[in-house]
This record gives sequence, C-alpha cells and structure tokens, in this order.
Amino acid sequence: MSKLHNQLANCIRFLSIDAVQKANSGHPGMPMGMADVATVLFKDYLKFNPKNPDWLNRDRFVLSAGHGSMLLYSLLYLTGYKSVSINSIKKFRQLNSICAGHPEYHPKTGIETTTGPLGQGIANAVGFAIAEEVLKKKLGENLINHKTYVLAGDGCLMEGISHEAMSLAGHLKLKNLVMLFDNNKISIDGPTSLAVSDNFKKRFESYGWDYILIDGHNEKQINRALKKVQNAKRPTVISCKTKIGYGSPNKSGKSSSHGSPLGLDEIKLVRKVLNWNYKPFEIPNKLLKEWRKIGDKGQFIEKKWNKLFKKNKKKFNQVAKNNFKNILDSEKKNALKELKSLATRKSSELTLNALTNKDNSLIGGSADLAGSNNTKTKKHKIIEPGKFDGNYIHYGVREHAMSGIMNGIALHSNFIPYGGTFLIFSDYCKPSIRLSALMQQRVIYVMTHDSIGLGEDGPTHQPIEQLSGLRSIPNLNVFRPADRVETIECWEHALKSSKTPSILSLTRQNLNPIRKKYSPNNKCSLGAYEVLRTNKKIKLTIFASGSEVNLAIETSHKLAKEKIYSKVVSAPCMELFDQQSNSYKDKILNETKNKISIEAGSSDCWKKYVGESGKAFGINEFGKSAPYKVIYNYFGLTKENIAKETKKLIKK
Ligand SMILES: Cc1ncc(C[n+]2csc(CCOP(=O)(O)OP(=O)(O)O)c2C)c(N)n1
Ligand SMILES: [Mg+2]
Repeated sequence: MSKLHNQLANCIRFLSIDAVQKANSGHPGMPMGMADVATVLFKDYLKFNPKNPDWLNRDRFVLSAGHGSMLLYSLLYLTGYKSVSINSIKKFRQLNSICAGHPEYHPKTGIETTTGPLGQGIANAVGFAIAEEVLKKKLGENLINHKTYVLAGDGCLMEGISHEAMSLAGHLKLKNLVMLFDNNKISIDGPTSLAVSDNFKKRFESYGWDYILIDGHNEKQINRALKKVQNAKRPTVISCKTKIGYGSPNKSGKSSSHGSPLGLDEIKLVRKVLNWNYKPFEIPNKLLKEWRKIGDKGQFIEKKWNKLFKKNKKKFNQVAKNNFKNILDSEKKNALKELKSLATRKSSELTLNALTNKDNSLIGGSADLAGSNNTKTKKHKIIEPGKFDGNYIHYGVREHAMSGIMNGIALHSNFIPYGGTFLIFSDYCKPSIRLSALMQQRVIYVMTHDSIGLGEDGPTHQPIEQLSGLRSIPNLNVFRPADRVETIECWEHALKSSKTPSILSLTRQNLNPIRKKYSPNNKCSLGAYEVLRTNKKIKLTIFASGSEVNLAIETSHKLAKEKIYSKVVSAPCMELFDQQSNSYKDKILNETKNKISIEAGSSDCWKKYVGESGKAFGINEFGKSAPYKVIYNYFGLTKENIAKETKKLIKK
C-alpha cells in the first residue's frame, strides 16, 4: 500500500474519530473501516465535481449505512465541497449543522439522499440506476453514462428491503450499479454470526449480480475490483472484508467501535498506531492539497461534458417539460361530458391515460397490482431487463423497495415517479414514504382499495388506521378524492407539488359523480370545500371524504326532509385545508355549531374539525369480509343510521 494512500485514508479516519469524540456521540467504526475503499473510489473512479454538486452526469454515491455519516462529511470536506467546512465538521451532530447525525439530503451539497434507516439507501441507489438508464435512452449515451455506488453494511443487507431492491436490480440488469459491501461481520449486538449465516456469494449471484470478494484494506485489490466494474454487464457487489474501527488497538474488530466515541486514551493510541501526529481536526496542508486535487479533476470532466450538453439542452428541456395543467383541464371537461358512476381508481387510470406520454417525466409502476391499481395504461411502455426505453416498471411484489426506489428516481433528476399498491400495504411502504416526505420529494403513491368498500377480501385488506397514520406524517399530502373531477384535481395538485409527496387514496367501488359543473379552479387544492347545502340557513355541517361524500349528500337530503338543513363539505386533503387562511377555514368550520364527519376509517383525526360536541362517524375496529354494502350497513355507515344519530346530537 502506498504511503500516500494510507495518509489520505487516515484523513477520513481522524476527522471521523475527532468529530465523534467532540460531539460525544456518533459512529467512528464504519468510517475507520471503509476509509481505504472510499479513498480509492473517490481518488480514481468517482466522477464528481464539488464546484457543481448537482452536475447531471455525476456518479452517485449513496451511503446506505448512514450511521457512518462522518465518512461522507469527511470526503465532502476533503474534496472541496462548499457545503461542508471544517467548522461544520466540528459541529457534527449539533443543531442545524449540515453534518447531522445521519446524512440528510439537501440539493447542491453532495449528500445525495437521506439515509440512516438501514437498507433504504440500497433501494434509493436502484432508483438512481434505473433513472440513469431511462435518461440515457432519452438523451443518448454520450451525455448520460454515470455509475451509482452504494455503500452498504451488514445491517443494510439483513433488512428485507435489500432483498427486494437487489432482486429487482439483478432482474433489470442495472449494470451501472455497484454495491460496496462493508463486510466487517460486526453489527451492534456483536458478531453478525449471532443472527446471520447467509452465503453472500450465492445470495447475490442468484439475484443476477456479479460478486467480487476483496480485502477492503488492500489498495491494489480495491483498485482492481473498481476497475473491473467499469465494464460490468450486470450489477456488482464488491464485498470488502474490513475491520470495523481499523487502527484502534483495543476496539477494532469489535462492536464497541460501532456507535460511540473511542475515548481520549484510545484515540491517543490510534494516533500512535497509524502514525498520525496531528492535532484534532488538523489536516496537514500537503494532504489537504492532495485531496483538493482529487476534487478539482471533476471540473475539467464536467467542462468537456457541458460542451456536449449545450448542443443537446433542447432535448433535455423537452424531457423536463410537463404540460400537465392543460392536459388535466381538458380531462376535467371530458369527465363532465360523460358523468357516469366510476371507481376513483378508474378515474385515476383515465387521468393517467391523458397524461402518459413517453416524452414527459412520469415513470409509473405498481407492486404486482397494475390491473387493480389501474396504474398502467395502454400507452405505457414497460421497462424490461436491459431495455430502458420505457416509462412503466413492474416492481413485482416489493412494496417497500418500490417506495425506496421511487425516492431514488425522484432524487436523480427531473423524473416524477408514481407507484401503486393497495392502501392497506402502505404499511409495507411506510419507512420510505416517511423519507419521501422528509426529503421533500415529489413521489406519488397510488393506493387503491382504500376502505371496507373493497368488500369480500375482508379485514386483512381493509384499511382502518392507515389514513389517519399517513395523515400524521409531516409534509405528506393524503388525497381522498370523491369522484372523477376530484381525482383529476388531486392528480394535478400532486404533480405540481415539487416538494411534497402525495398519497392518492382511491376506491375499488364505483362512486356517483359529485362535481357536475366545470370550474377552472382546482377546488381540491383548498383541501375542503362546500359541495352542497340544503338551505341558505343551516344548522349542521357534514364533512366527508372520498367514497363517503356520496353518503354525506344522501344523509343531508334525508335530514332536509325533516327540516334539518345542512351543508356537505368534501375534504379530499386535510393537510391542504389546514394550510388555508383563517377566514376560509372559519367559513367552512364555524358556520354551524353542530358538526359531523363521515369516513370509513379511524375517526380520531376528524375530531379536530367536528369538535367535542360533534360526532365523527367512522370505523375503529377491524373490518369484515362480505359484500361491501353489507359491511357499510354492519358498521352503521348508512344514511338512516347517521341521520338518526345526528338528530340525537342536535337535540342535546
Ligand atoms: C431500520 C434500522 N434498524 C435499526 C437501526 C439501528 N442501527 C444502526 S446501525 C445498526 C447496526 C448496523 O450494523 P452494520 O451495518 O454492520 O454497521 P457497522 O456496525 O458495521 O458499522 C443498527 C441496528 C437503523 N439505523 N435502522
Ligand atoms: Mg457491520
């Protein structure tokens, strides 16, 4: 091993050790163990330009083992990214430092994605690799030809999402995807042998990946492996045998170096062992210069690329151009011409049919429920193994990976991914949905069969607490449209929300149209709005969403016969309603003292609108297997029962 290599790698090691020590928390073991691999990757292979972190054709480096965040921050500082200064490293894990406990995505920083929940980064990387191939088909191989590297540890590979994501990546033959597996055989509880006896070679080869086993501290072996993957035909795992906490005489190879400061005495010993005679946070000029030279190379590569890009910029802008608003406005007019009873999943399909066009940036898919989620239209072209001239992904029964992959696709460039499953299986997507929201990514989740209205499949498939759980995730819009026009409007809002992911909660069963007159305004963007009143003067407000808006209307008419007048408020998106002006909210919420809500799911989240004196009609137990009208009846979600209960409430 060359002396220079060792010294460059030690820069990463000591920045990591010192930052964790100063913060008095963090994970030194992984950066110490993977410093050699990262040094060779950044020095000789990774194509990146710290002066323009978001350069379109850069190689993506994803730190799936997000606890080793100091590895990434050290590399960003050393190679000259403006985002990370030595001062920010000194503020590792302190309020508002870019060097947060785990990497948090911010544009133009070199932090490509938010990681920490183990395994997510692997799915993100698969998304990056898919997006790269699809964009390459649109712009040409001269322009788009980058790799995606993902650093994953034992923990990432124990997570189920790693299986889902790697299996799909192998199937699709994502040859530009490279995993650097930190094979140190240690996790928090101790040696991985406590819980794992997988044969990694067989595991990965069965997915269709190439597998290369190397000593992760041997510069030559690292180099040889990285050289080889440049011409790979399939995704590759480079399994790097490393020592966690490399260089620490008492803690290396042990879980004690995983997640706590080494301690001042031990750090002294590491400095001795690795022959590092510098103060904490000191990177000698000579080495900093070497690292900056590595970072500077990218400028020239990008400059050359830019010349080519300029000639093709028109093509790129074409891909980025989305004419959604006009398309959806005509769609609304079409819907009003037809006015028939439709499931909102079908309305969503009709909307997608209008939107789908190979030149725009939508990439659709579903987790083996294309026909049920109505996510695939006749116009879609399927993305197949090695063939990326398409815009639809069969994700297979892999909801979690689908969601993590969509995050990667959204992060990559200007693609807008959407993917379908049943709303009940949003639970299988939840960790990635949360990250879409945290990272402010425009990912659209098409979740159908959104209540007991799915009928016979029964309680295992009938969402109860899902809507209210999803609504409690910050920066996530949960849409539950009531008819075709609302479905179009919710799609429109989701597409234009460039910093917020959306859930479209859609029905299996048919719904009668509610919006029958054209309005150029997107009323769903208000979150909640009046759809009916039975008199000018009213004494009841009925809130409802999705399939229950029809029920609310029937109930309102029934009560009107008994001279109890009311208005019905369709509330397709609580989050958007909550953001409206106080005067608008006041008008909707406070016209009457008596308020009820109807939604076929947990009722708690409606209490903020109906108040203590109101009543939220919903379902707070598991569903039933039966034809859906029977189930609605069983749970008292009928106009007769709701009218009866409401009269009692008004009398009080
Ligand atoms: C989904 C998830 N579960 C649990 C954790 C807590 N956790 C953080 S690191 C870790 C062990 C990881 O082991 P490994 O990937 O081998 O990392 P190493 O100790 O080698 O650095 C665990 C369980 C987490 N971050 N994410
Ligand atoms: Mg490990």
